[in-house]
Amino acid sequence: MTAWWKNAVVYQVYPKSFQDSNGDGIGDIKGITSRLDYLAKLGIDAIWLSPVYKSPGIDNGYDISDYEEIDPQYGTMEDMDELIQEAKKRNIRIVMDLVVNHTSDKHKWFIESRKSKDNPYRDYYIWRDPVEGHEPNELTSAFSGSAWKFDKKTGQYYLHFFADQQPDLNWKNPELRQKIYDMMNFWINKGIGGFRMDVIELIGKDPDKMIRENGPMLHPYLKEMNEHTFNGKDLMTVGETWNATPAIAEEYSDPARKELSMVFQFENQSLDQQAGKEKWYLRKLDLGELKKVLVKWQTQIDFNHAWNSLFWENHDIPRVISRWGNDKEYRVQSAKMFAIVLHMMHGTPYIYNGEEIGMTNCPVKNINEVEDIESINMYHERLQKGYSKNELLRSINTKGRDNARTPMQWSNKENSGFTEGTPWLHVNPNYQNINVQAALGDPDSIFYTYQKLIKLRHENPIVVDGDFKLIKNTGDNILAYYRILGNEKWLVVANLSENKEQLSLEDELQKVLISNYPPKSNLKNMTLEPYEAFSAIVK
Ligand code: TEU
Ligand code: CA
Repeated sequence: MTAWWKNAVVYQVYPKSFQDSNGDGIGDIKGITSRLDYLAKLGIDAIWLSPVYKSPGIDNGYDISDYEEIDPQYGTMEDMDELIQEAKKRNIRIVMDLVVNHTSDKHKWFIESRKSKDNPYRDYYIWRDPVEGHEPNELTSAFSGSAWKFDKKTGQYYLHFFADQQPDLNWKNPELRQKIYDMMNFWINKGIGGFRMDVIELIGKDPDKMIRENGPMLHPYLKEMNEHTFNGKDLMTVGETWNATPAIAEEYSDPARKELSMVFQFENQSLDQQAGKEKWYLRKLDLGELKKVLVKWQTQIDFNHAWNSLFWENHDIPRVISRWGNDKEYRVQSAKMFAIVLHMMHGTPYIYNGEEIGMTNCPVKNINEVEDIESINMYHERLQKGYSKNELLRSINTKGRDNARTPMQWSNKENSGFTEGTPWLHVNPNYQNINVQAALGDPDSIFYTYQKLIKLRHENPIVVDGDFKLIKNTGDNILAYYRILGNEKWLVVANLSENKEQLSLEDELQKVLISNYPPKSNLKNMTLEPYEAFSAIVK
């Protein structure tokens, strides 16, 4: 039997920005429940819910202080149970975000751990003596500065790969691992659909050897987790792995190895930054390289013995049309092109909230408007090193995480219908035109392209299981491929650029299934308009 998540399309909800139900300016669980009919109309099968657990909110919930409680700003456990049940009624499963590389420094384990060297929880975290009065080594945090923080109380440093309020858990401790598995079972017993696993590639770390990701114990721990929690259950698990190669992705997702369903890989993320540097050092995207990476992940994974995910956006990366498309005169065309290219590929597609209506990046003029800890820390660190405010803001406006975190645009009412209070983060001023209400009222909107793509996947096994075959020699700007299953052959053609392009194919056109311009009637000597994309049955 095919696992449900192979036919599925998953929708990511960033709860803080989705829908406020009580006027405090912060999205909440009741707000999500109130929008389930909208998501059912789109046709999705599961929601990946970014964290709603109890948290001080230093990193918007990715700093958890209690895994078995809901943060009061998001509601109560009753609200959560209601969301799970109401979603189930609409055949939508709730996939929880599992953040177990680190906790908040306000988690009771860490509060205990830092009290004394012989505290029973000491070994739940990673503590080291100073070396010659300094940090134990050169490991750095993803949010700027050293990954080690000195704690006066006991005279040792603790490890934090993210903010210093996010101490890393010590997975070498079997008691800690068992506590995590118990917690996962608590959620599984509530009837959730699975887990998205935050930075899971870090849990096998060996900080003394400077090993961060893909450490020697990573896969053994995942097998152990599988065995103690989701093994034999109908759940989807997806690991966040910034450093996976296709071979590594197969290790995680080969069913015979009993680890995860699939991973998120991020190889295309580095294509618009300078080689070997951090994401803030900008470089223009080369479409040929983007195409190469997309094709690599379609052809170097053996989908008979592994699986993979497909996505353009999430809460950590900018809006794709602003980044690699055109969010002005070709906003609608480029959004539909990205949708068609991705949703016709092999793997499980993910849609990030707002992507389905073509929401765009939201530039700021001043650092005071920024909420994201990653951008704020980077800005202050580099200002001290002599970078100019303008260049730092340019990096933030291009790559900063707040771009994708502005409130969901539901209507042209004040604050985009997101809240009746003051939104926690500015609403993108373009909500007047770009919003769900407008999208639903326009049969030609981006929304209906997504709806149709989801339907095509649900109704046609070729989209789920067909082989991917690249059409070669189409140039850097055109990505064209077939999906093939038995005697069936589907063609997908996309102009990734805003130039007009020429393409001529020998296939006989039988039926255009979806397109973002008036459908072609012939595949010979085609002129592709800016960002034109379509899929068709061919012979
Ligand atoms: O992201 C992991 C991660 O590597 C990112 O911090 C990444 O370096 C950065 O976003 C690139 O811009 C996960 C979560 O998705 C993210 O929201 C959390 O902040 C992070 O883990 C810590 O939990
Ligand atoms: Ca609220």
